[in-house]
Parts: sequence; C-alpha cells; structure tokens
Amino acid sequence: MRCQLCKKKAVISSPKLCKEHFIKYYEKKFKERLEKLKIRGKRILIAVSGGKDSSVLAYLLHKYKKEFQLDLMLFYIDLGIKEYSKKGLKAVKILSELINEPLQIYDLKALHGYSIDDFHYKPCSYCGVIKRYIINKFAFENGFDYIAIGHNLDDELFFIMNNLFNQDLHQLSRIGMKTETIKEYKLIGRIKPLYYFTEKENMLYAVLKKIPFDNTECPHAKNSTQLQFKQNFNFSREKKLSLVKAFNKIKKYLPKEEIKLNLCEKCGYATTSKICKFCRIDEMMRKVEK
Ligand code: Q46
Ligand code: ZN
Ligand code: ZN
Repeated sequence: MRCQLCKKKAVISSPKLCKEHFIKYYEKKFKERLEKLKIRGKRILIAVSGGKDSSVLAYLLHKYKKEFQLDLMLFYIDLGIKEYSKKGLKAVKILSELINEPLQIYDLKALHGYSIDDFHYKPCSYCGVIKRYIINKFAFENGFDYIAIGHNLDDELFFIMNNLFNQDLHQLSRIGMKTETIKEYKLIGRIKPLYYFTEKENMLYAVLKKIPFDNTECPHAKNSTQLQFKQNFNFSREKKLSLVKAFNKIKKYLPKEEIKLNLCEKCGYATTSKICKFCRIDEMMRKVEK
C-alpha cells in the first residue's frame, strides 16, 4: 500500500497516506475545524480521560494555542474505576507536564463519598450524568467559554444510530460539532474539534506523535451499548463520514421540541424537572454510603 501523494509506504488505508502526509493532513483538518468553531481568544476547559482521543485533543489545542489565542486547562475526573482511573490519571499528569498546561483533578470519591464502581447496575448511565454535571459546573464557576471534548466520528455515529433506534428525535436534533453557552441556565457550550476524525485516525496520530495516553478500556465498557454497536456495525470511514454529514443536513428538518428548562431547587443548575438528575443520584448514593 503506497501513499497517494508521494508513493512512500502508507501508514493508513483511508485516506492512503504515508506518515509525513498523514500528520500534515490531520493537522490541516484540525486547524480548519478550529476556524469553523470560531473559538479565537476563548477560555477552554479540556475534558481529559487519559485515553487517545482526549489526549490528542489537548495536545493539538496546545499546539495551536498561540495562533488562536486560547487559554487552556485540562480537567480530569477521577471516577474511582479500579486500574482504569489510576492509569488514566497517570497519563494525564504526564501529558499536562509535557504540554505545560494546568491540570485540575476532581476526585469523585473524596468529594462525594462514592465512586463509579459503587454503582452496580448500569454504571455508564450514571457515569455520563455525573461527568457532564461536574465539568459543566466547574467550567461555569471558573469562567470558561467552552468545554472541549474528544468525541470522534465513531462516537457521533453511535449517538445518531442509538437515538434512531430509540426514536428519540429530540436527542437527534442535538448532534453537531458545537453547542452554545446559555448563561441564564449555567450551561457551558461544548466543542468537539475531533468530530470528523475516526478513532483509528486519532490512534494513529497519537502513536506517530508519541503523545502520552493510556489504552486501558474501562471495565464497564464491555457491557455498554456502544461496544455492542461497534461490533455489529463495521462501516468504512467514507460511510461513517457520509452518514454523519447526512444527519447534520437533515437536522434542521427535525421537529424542534421546546424543552422547558428550570434551575434545580437543590443546586441551581439546569434541569427539565424540579431536582436535577445529578442531585437525585448524589442523594441516593450518599444515603447508601451512610
Ligand atoms: S468511563 Fe463511565 Fe465510560 Fe466507564 S463507566 Fe461507562 S461511561 S465506560 S466513557
Ligand atoms: Zn506521502
Ligand atoms: Zn441539582
């Protein structure tokens, strides 16, 4: 397999590129997406897990920090998931030192008295709520403009297909590379600069650039719907790209359901009910831990 540009040995088949041309292609695309996201001069909190996607994201945001006048901080939530959390924490510490960006560590067990391993039924559904809540609250309280997440093309395709299977048109209408901040509801906007890169491309970039990351799978992931989806649907990169692009075009035709937001009576953050999901989980777990 040869590079389509210089005929040297290709390191990836789609697109067919050698090491040098793949790195050039990847960084050029990343910069184009930063331009599209219009984040020049913004304060960005980067959600890092120690995995390849978020480590590549932090590395590249740092690389283009001066050019885009960004103010960056890494944010790691120690979820207390056995070896996975320990290894993730080690990797983010090394990364933060390498790129010389501050790292904020949030220890779930120390601050709330429970960890994700304490959820014995469907831990992923609680974990998602907890992570989203904690990072949003930290970003709001510390004046960040956006939260950057290492969501890739495979993640987005899963999100689309899962909501199609669940016939959840409201969730489907929320796809995309960027959401805006809604200050009155203390909701900080999210950006996904790796949105159009596959997992494979992110992994290759991380390996070629020797970016520190940890490849340990979360032990709870093996039972997750996302993993089952990946095993059942093995689309090519081109198919993944066209499916996600097609849904981004269709998005504007989806019915706009007006979601009524309130501020949680306990914590004051956004919710669609009286008490937000996080506060309900937190209360349940604090009772269990007593
Ligand atoms: S960390 Fe949490 Fe994931 Fe582990 S418990 Fe599930 S959601 S799989 S990204
Ligand atoms: Zn080449
Ligand atoms: Zn609340």
